[in-house]
Amino acid sequence: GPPAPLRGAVVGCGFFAMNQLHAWRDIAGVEIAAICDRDPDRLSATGEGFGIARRYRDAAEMFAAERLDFVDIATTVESHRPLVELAARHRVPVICQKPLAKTLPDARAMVDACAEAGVPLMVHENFRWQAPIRAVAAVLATGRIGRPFFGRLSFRSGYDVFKGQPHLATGERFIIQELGIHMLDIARHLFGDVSGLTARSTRINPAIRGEDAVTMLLDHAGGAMSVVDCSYATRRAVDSFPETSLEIDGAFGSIHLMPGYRMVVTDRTGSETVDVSPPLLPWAARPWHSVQESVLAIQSHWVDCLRSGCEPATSGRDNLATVALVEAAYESAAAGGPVFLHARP
Ligand code: NAD
Ligand code: 89Y
Repeated sequence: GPPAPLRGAVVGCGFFAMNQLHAWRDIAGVEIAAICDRDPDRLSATGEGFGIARRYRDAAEMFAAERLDFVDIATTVESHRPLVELAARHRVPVICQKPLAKTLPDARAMVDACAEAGVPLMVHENFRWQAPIRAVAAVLATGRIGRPFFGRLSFRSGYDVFKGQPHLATGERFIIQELGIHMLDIARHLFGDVSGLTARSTRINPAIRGEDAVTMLLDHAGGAMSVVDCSYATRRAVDSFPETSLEIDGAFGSIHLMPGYRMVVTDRTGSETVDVSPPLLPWAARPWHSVQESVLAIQSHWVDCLRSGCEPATSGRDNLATVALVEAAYESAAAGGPVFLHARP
């Protein structure tokens, strides 16, 4: 018969966790048995909304009382290390939202704690799981455009993210750690390890504390260069939030992902335009639907990995290289010069 359902728990019932809870409901063989949030109102509203009776304000109490097959941590970055280490102590496989940690030493300690406990750790780094990004990666992998020598990943918007996520306005760091991290992960995923990075950042919106625009130049060890630019201070006639625009030039052709989820592939035989729109899941709402569908994709991947024992694509170990790029970007933006990265962070 079918395997017993996996008993999961979600820690953090805030803005983004709602997507994670919806996606868990869509995945066969998973039951979210318990939830945790230190905020009692969020805890009860989420419990009522998703029909989850076992509720905890304290994660340590939850781990002590529940038998869990995995935990899904959807809190903000400050609590990631203590919560991941708590899960490791209880030998519970763990998913942690990005940013895994604020510093590379913290991230390494978390990866080590899970490795020593013998439990898998996946970072909820979902952007590379978006349907349009997967479509681009699939074309690149066929070799149709040849070896890539140039990439540009661009995310420019004036969407008011502070309305749903007010904490984004008050942190010392903003766009590199919060959104640039996704773009840097996609750049690594498409073009390989990064050997050097130069960044410039600025704050345009006077109502927030951190930087809201950044431009980065990346040297990839395999020979490609990429430009990664992000802004939440860009006003345009049509706002493309939360779409990533992408251009890749290869020796024999190019791939161009444009707003409106149109991908144009040019190879030696000509050009074709493909609609790479994400599906609109029943619980999804535009313009978030691409991100929401990627949540279902990454969580399904986690279940496949838990059942088969394979390492998740965005494992903690893999994600160290992405955290290293975020750290390098802040370092370069502060000091002005390039930052050189080691092959293994
Ligand atoms: P949020 O503030 O809306 O939600 C966080 C929740 O966690 C709050 O309800 C808070 O009470 C709770 N919490 C915090 N510390 C806790 C602890 N120690 N124990 C129990 N509960 C605790 O934040 P958000 O905007 O939903 O962001 C959460 C995380 O998700 C962040 O790391 C953010 O970067 C990430 N995020 C990822 C994506 C994505 O596409 N992958 C999108 C948005 C946010
Ligand atoms: O929190 C951010 C993320 O991870 O994706 C988009 C976002 O919600 C705002 O930048």
